[in-house]
Amino acid sequence: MSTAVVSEPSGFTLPQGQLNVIKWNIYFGFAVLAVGVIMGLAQALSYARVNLVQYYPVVKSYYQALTIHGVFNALVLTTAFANGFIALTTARGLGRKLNNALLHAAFWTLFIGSILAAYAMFADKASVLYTFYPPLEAHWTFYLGLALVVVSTWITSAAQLAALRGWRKEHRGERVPLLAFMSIATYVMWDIASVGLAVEVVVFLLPWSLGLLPGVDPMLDRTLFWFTGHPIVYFWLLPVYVSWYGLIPKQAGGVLFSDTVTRVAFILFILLIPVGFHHQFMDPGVSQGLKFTVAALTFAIFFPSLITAFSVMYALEIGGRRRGGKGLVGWFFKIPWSDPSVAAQVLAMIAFLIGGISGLMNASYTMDMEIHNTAFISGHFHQTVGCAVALSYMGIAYWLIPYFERRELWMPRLALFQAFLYFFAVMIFSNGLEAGGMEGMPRRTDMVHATYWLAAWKIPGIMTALGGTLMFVSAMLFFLIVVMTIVAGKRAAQGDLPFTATVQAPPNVGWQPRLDRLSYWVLISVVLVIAVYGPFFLEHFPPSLSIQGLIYP
Ligand code: HAS
Ligand code: CU
Repeated sequence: MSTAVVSEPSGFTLPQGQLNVIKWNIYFGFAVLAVGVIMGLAQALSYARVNLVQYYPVVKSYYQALTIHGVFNALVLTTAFANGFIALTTARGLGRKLNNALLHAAFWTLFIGSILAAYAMFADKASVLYTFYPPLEAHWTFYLGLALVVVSTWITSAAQLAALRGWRKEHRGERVPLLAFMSIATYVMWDIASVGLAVEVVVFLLPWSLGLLPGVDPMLDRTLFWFTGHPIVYFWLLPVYVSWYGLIPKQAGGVLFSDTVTRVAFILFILLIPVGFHHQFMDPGVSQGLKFTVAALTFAIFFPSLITAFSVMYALEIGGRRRGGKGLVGWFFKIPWSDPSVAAQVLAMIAFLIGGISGLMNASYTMDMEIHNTAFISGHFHQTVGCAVALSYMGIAYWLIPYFERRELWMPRLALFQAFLYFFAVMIFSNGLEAGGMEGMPRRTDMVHATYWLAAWKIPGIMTALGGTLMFVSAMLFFLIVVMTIVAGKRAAQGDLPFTATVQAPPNVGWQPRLDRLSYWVLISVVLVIAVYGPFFLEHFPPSLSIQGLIYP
């Protein structure tokens, strides 16, 4: 027996006005990505000591380009995509539209915030990288812009919660449809997680950059940053998980095995927010006890991802077997590999298996002593956010853009080639970075002008440059396919989201309906946050704002 994940998947179409604002979020995200990847090409080539950035108009330095790359790709693209895509999956999951004014307000807040930050970066007033560690100091427009980007997510979350409330009033005693549950849980997690960044920027960095505060407390600000900076990776990942659990099984001809296990995985991400200190294993101002506690908690975050690995793999296996796959691995080859949307996302999953292993290495304290601040870390996060997430966005775009435009995908075989090229390119690229990182090859360093160089970095550096170039070519193919689909794709009827069914409907008795009570999980999460972060913040209160800013260049 199969039960649909949503109550009435076919009975509701979103009004065009709402679809448009959702669409503009996604298109804005991809436009920003296009600029980001142009910067990325120069960074990859710099590891082979090729100085490409000197030919770029406007951009003056490696560090300026790297800031644009990180802010555009990791902060703006991801937020724009999540605001749009998760609004869509919430609305379609609940079978009701979200508040239009809120969705428009979210889009414009994001847009204006991104423009402000872009102004600061392109005017060379904010070469502070995407982590903007003080005392590196940026122009106030950079901080204000990023604050607005965060505010746009809160507005999106408010729109989702309002819709959930309306839905609950009309569906008393019913389970929240799974697609909507996953979507809303993603933003509830982020609402808690984003507080650190908001406090850092609004209370400290923005007033400081305007001359209203005498200095900064770098240790406190780094900690506020990583409080958000760790769970921000879930904010990038979970919209993709929504697709992997809620849509891909259907696209692959399978069903999702367990509704309950899926909800538990998302709840675990809400609970395991306070592990940001694993980015500060090498910070002298954090106690060993705290580092040990957080190292243990970090290993706990493997569980929701392992749950995902097994659940999604099983859903794909069901699809593969239904399509005639036999034996232990035969199903794998029967996944619809010729569908670029499916192929891109399954390749993204495989990249995440590897990225997850490199995450385990980072999380191991003594290993991190070896690789912290080396290119190994960049290798890890290009497997995760740069491939598992980015390639999934591309795969999603391959059905989403035809859905928005009521057109067919332009040249699906080229799209398939693009996905495979991107996957193999990231594998070469991240392998280069990781191999170099093990030999001490640094990250965030202008290698073209560095006065030191080890022979052991040569081959890894060339692999990085080669892989990065292929990633760039593949990304350009992606943009070509997107633009051509919009302007020249064959006209088609209005489609719908590929809703996955679950093997069984979620039970309405016993303890399981409580899984939907997000307020319980928020409460436990806040208690955990206070337990882990409370003593540190108390110790740093009142903050000593004595360190003066450094402005690069
Ligand atoms: Fe990380 C640093 C630890 C996951 C991103 N990480 C970073 C940075 C970024 C980042 C951007 O402990 C650099 C920040 C900076 O600029 O300094 N990370 C982890 C751990 C995980 C992890 C333990 N990271 C991510 C994800 C990211 C991301 C996800 C983005 C989206 N990371 C660290 C640590 C550092 C760090 C330290 C600091 C290092 C330092 O020194 O600075 C885990 O959550 C990973 C769990 C994942 C898995 C994989 C599950 C696999 C799945 C796919 C299933 C496949 C299927 C395919 C179904 C256990 C779900 C089927 C097909 C077949 C093969 C049959
Ligand atoms: Cu982390």
